[in-house]
Formats: sequence, structure tokens, C-alpha cells
Amino acid sequence: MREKLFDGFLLMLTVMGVLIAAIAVVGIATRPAPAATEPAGPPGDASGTAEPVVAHIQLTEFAIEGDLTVPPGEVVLEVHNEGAVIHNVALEGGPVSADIGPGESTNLELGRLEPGTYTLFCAIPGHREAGMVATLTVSADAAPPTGESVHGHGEEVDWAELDRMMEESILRFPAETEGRGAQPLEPVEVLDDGTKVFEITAAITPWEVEPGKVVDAWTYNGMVPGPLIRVDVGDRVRVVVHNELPMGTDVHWHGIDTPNSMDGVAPLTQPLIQPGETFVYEFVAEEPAVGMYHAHHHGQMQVPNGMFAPFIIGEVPLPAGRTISGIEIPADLEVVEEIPMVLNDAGVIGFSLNGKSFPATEPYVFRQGDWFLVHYYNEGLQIHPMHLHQFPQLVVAKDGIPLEVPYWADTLNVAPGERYTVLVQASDPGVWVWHCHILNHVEKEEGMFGMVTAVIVEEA
Ligand SMILES: [Cu+2]
Repeated sequence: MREKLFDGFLLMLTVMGVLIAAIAVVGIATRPAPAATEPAGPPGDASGTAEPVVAHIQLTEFAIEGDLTVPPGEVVLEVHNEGAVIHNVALEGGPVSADIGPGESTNLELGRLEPGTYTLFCAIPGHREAGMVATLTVSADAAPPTGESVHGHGEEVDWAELDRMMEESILRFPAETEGRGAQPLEPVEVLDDGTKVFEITAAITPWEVEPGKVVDAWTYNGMVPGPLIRVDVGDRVRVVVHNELPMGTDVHWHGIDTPNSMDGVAPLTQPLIQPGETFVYEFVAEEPAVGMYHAHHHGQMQVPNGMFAPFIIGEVPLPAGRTISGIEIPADLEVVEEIPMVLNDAGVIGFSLNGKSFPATEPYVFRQGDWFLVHYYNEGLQIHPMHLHQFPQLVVAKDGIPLEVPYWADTLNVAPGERYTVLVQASDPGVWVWHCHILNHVEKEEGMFGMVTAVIVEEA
């Protein structure tokens, strides 16, 4: 069955690949023609009459790439924002460009630069920490920049090659990688008074985001997302946190009711947990919740780098037996799988679903007619409109709070910090992609990546 399924799957993926490649090509064809490149002046010319050195720089979420090695002289950055949000570029201790909208360009004059290394970064808060920092090397040995970016500006575009790369990238799904995130965590001990004791260790550990790409992730118990903690309403919870990071940390229980002293915001509610130290969090799981736990201290760095995890108390009530917008939910509704789906877009992990980038994302396999429940958690820095092909998603809870009036959506926008719980019926057989609909969170010229997976439905 699995093999037959996989054959059908490959066929569908091929069709899908062609379609998606076509979209990508249209996108590229409409890109404005690159500006003509000024020839650079002779290296080290001291006459002051030399032409400026024009370096082409591309900004994306969250990287600075391009001509990062240039000869000495008057250096001008011609900066293009290829990302989806506003960026800028700044020279450490020097000038900052204007803010640049997606698809727009600007120039930044850096003045005369002598041989040495300089730091470029995006000055939008959080973007430098998320990865938008690069070293500009000025060297007398450097050739003048040619104006050709990594994407081949100024060169003939090889359309067939773009098609081939997209198809090849899609057909790699589902790819095996080391490690699986959000695995259920069992208590190490249950005390006489019923307290469930959990142990969490924060450390920098290797994590395979996509096949062959192993990053130094900031993890809880070595996985991204960190382990899923699930307790019952009324449970006493103790979480012992060991810090093996090179810097301080804390743990915030996002969406979970706790005493103020357990809120995990150093230095306001507790001292910072220093490297080598342990801190014990203790609270009663009073209310049902779809929560998450993550670092609060230097959250802009520790969270996107991997320090986030789901925390569920009790069950989300489901509208079994109700009719919503004309669709009847069976009274004997049975949920076959509950899927935590943690979104991220930054740090060393980057665009990912449950700590993996396509094609390493996990496919979800169901029998036709099965109902499944998804908890979306956005631990990234951007919004992600999550689109599941074919099957409408019944939104039953927002931030763990059950909705009086659940509603159907085929695309659900999940902002940073938000959680949505959706109920889905896998009503039709086939391979149905499930992805963020900000298209550069899922595709680049080299192919499909990031926030894409698939629901695979076997015929009943
Ligand atoms: Cu997205």
C-alpha cells in the first residue's frame, strides 16, 4: 500500500512541480532588468579620480549576500531587497541606507574604504540577530565586482534549468533526516502529591534542518521543536531547567496560567539562569490550554534558533454533532491524529515546519474520511498564511480558547505568538500539499524548500 501510494504520490508531485515551476518562471520573467554596472576603478588608486567600486548586495529573510569582497576605493552598495518584508543595510559605525521595500533597490555610499574587514547588517530590530549580518572584505587582491549576483543578474536566464531544479527539489520529498522534534516528554518522576516532574536541558546541539544541512541549533533536550509536554487539567507541574548554553536563559510559559514568579521573564520575575545553573518552574495546570514554552531572554535569537516547544493542558472541546456553515460534524467524531505544527522562519533553523525544511518535512498519512486535529503555533518573526489544499480547516480554538462559533477557512493566517486549533477531514484521496502561502517562504530559484508538507490520503 505504501509503495502504491508513493507511485501515485510521485506522479502528483511531478504535475505539481511543473505547475509550481511555471509560477516561479512567471515571477522571474517579470523581475525588472538589472541596472547597468559601472566599471570599478583601479584598485588602490590614490588620485581620487577613480570610478567608485559598485558592489551588488541582495537582502532576503534573513541574509545579506552578494559582492562581499571588493577592492579598496570609494565603495557604493547597490542594494536590492529580494525579501518579503522591509529591510535596510548599515555599515557598522557608518552610514545606514533608507528602508527598502520588497522588490525595491537603493544605493548606499560607504565612502573610501581601506583594506580590512567591515560589518554590514540590517538595522531593522531583530533582523541582524536573525541572520542579516555579513562581513565585507576590502582587499587589494580583490577583482572589481562583476555585477553578477548569485542569481545570475546580467546573464541569460536558463529557464529549463529553473524547471529542472524545481522538479528535482520537489521529488526529493519526503526526505529522511536525523532527529524529530516535538516528541512527547514523559515525567521523570511523579511525586506523592501527584506533581509531574519534567527535565529540560537547554544547549547548542546539531540539528539537521534539511538533508545534509546540519546547524548549531539552540535546543531543549536536543530537538527542534523541543519536547511536547502534555498534562491534565489540575496537574501540579514541575519543570527543572538546566542551562548548558554559553549565555543566560529563562523559560516563558506562553498561554499558560502561572504565578507571576513562574512567568519566566528575567530579571523581572526571576534571576537569569546562568550557564551551568538550574532553575525550577512549578505551577498548577489550572485551565485547559494550547500553550508553548520558549526562551524570553534574548528571545529574538534563542527562539528562532530553536528554543520553542508545545505545551498542552487537557483537550480542546470539539463541535461534535453541530452543523457549521451547513457542514455537519459527526456526533461520533473521532480524531485519529493530533498534530502540533510549529512555524518558524528565522535564526539557524529558518523557514520550517516542526524544525524541518522541505523536503525533510513530515508527510501526514490518513485513510479517506479520517478527521485530524492541528495546533498551529507561530514561533517565528513573520505571519504565515497556512493553506491546505482541498480540505477546509474548521477553526475551533484561537490561542487555546475554544470558539463559540467555529468557522471554516482554506487559508489561515497565523501571526507570531498565535496558536490556532483546526479540525480537518481528509475527505478525498490523493496527495494534497499543505504550505505557507507567502510563496518565497516555500520556493526559491533553486527549488522548493521551507514551509511545505503534504497530507496523503489513501482511498477508503
Ligand atoms: Cu510564511
